[in-house]
Amino acid sequence: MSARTLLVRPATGAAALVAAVLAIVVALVQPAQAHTGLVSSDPGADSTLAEEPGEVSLTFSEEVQGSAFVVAKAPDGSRVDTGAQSVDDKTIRMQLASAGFAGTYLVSYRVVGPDGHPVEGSIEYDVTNGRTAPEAQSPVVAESFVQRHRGPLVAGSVGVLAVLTLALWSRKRADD
Ligand SMILES: [Cu+2]
Repeated sequence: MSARTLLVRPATGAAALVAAVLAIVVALVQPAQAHTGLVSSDPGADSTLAEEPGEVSLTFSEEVQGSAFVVAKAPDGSRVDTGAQSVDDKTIRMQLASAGFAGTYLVSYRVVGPDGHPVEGSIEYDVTNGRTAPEAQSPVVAESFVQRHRGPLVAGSVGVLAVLTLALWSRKRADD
């Protein structure tokens, strides 16, 4: 009875600690994304086009520093960004290849603003003319900072739990 109560309480405490750590990480990440932001795009976010565009342009609130990272994916998950990219002040242009599919296209970007902070996000647009795309291999979703760092965060949480469990276990042995 006593051993069981001992095990349950620190586990709840550890979960609260993990939640607190995650909340801090999220709070630290949010302001960095608020500095430079996407103002407009062509095609516009969530717009519907008859034909595939030959180019996508992304305009930000501040001057884009250095090179930008832009990936465009067709409804089947294949890449349509060509690598032919130009950055002019606040606007990035990426030439697109034609995939020939109707459906939802996703453009993900990662740029660096004047304050040196990376900014990332994505837009989607629909194309009505084209073949029906086969199922994408995996959901086409832009990864957030937390998603990209989920591995280390989970490892850290597991580590915290392991240390607490071990501490509890040694205390219990010392009692015996
Ligand atoms: Cu910033």
